[in-house]
Amino acid sequence: MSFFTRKRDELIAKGIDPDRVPPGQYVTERFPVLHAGVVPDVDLDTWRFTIDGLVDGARRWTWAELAAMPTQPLTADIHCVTKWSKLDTRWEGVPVADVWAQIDPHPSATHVLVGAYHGFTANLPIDDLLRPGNLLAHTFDGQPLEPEHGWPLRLVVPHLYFWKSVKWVTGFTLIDRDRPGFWERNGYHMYGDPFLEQRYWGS
Ligand SMILES: Nc1nc2c(c(=O)[nH]1)N[C@H]1C(S)=C(S)[C@@H](COP(=O)(O)O)O[C@H]1N2
Ligand SMILES: [Mo]
Repeated sequence: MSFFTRKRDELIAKGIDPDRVPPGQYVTERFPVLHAGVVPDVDLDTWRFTIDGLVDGARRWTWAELAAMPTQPLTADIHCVTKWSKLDTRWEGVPVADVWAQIDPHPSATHVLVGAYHGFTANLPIDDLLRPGNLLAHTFDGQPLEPEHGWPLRLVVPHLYFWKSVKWVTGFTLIDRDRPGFWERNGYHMYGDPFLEQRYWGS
């Protein structure tokens, strides 16, 4: 019996629908930490979240403004391209759609580059960014995000591989075509659907 077949049987035994787990993934209870570079030193007094690019007037939020916005909970399965999945992760934060509602996007905008500390970026189609449920999360499992998981704010876009869920997020730049972000320039797939195993370029 293969590793994945055995794991499938273990999930069924626990009452978990194994079809929630994308092909080639295994389920972990741990929460691994993965990122390029070092955890940034964030000062909430100077922290800003910015939406710019193809938008009528760039919009900027201070931490006090962002943290005062109404929040929503999200329970979601997350899937890392390095093959671990974690089921029923619990987040809380500001719906992406709520910050988006405060800007005036240019009709030519089709994608965003999500930005973060240290120049990290990830690309997303706007429709994927704005899926209902997606969050700018500041809380994980009822606690403030751990620094290594993205404190103070992290994007959560659970329907794509987890590298699109940018930690230490600082804003969105609206663009009129798809452009690769950091990992996408380093071989990761432009879109990254875990159920289609879109892990790397050419897959
Ligand atoms: N800013 C930033 N966000 C990032 C990354 C990164 O290098 N920098 N790595 C991504 C990758 S490849 C993964 S798998 C997830 C890992 O999130 P975790 O460390 O909270 O498990 O963060 C994503 N978000
Ligand atoms: Mo990753």
